[in-house]
Amino acid sequence: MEKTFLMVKPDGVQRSLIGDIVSRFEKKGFQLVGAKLMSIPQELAEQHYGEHKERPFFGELVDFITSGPVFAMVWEGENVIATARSMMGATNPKDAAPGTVRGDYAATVGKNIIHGSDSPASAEREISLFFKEEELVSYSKLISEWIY
Ligand code: DAT
Ligand code: MG
Repeated sequence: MEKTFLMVKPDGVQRSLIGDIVSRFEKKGFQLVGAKLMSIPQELAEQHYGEHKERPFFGELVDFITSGPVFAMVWEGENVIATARSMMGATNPKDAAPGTVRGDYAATVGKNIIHGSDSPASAEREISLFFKEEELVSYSKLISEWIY
């Protein structure tokens, strides 16, 4: 089953949105297989956002993501990578549709509440940056047969 890495960013944690965000993905039918509240060390932040190293906002981005605790998660389900991206909404909240996390709760691109892997390669890379294999739990739920 496909897995993705999702993270409630420091602004989402401060605004008490962890529960709402977890609930959206649970109700959709995805399964939580790993989660932790954590502070991101500088080096991990720079690795995680490595693809944006040359962008003018890189410093701000790293400062922001290390500015407070985040809630890191791994979710599993059919097409979870692309579906989670659409449930998050566009990167810039001004373009994010109502009903998406960013469309409902965020106002600026610098504080856009949630991170989600954008491809299978990113998902694999980001999951292994944030979680050890033994921190991910493999289990089945009876409700799955009503979803798939
Ligand atoms: P996403 O988080 O939707 O995958 P991204 O990978 O392009 O978006 O960028 C990572 C984060 O960097 C994004 O969530 C917010 C920040 N960011 C992106 N573009 C920005 C910009 N033009 N100015 C400031 N921050 C930006
Ligand atoms: Mg991205």
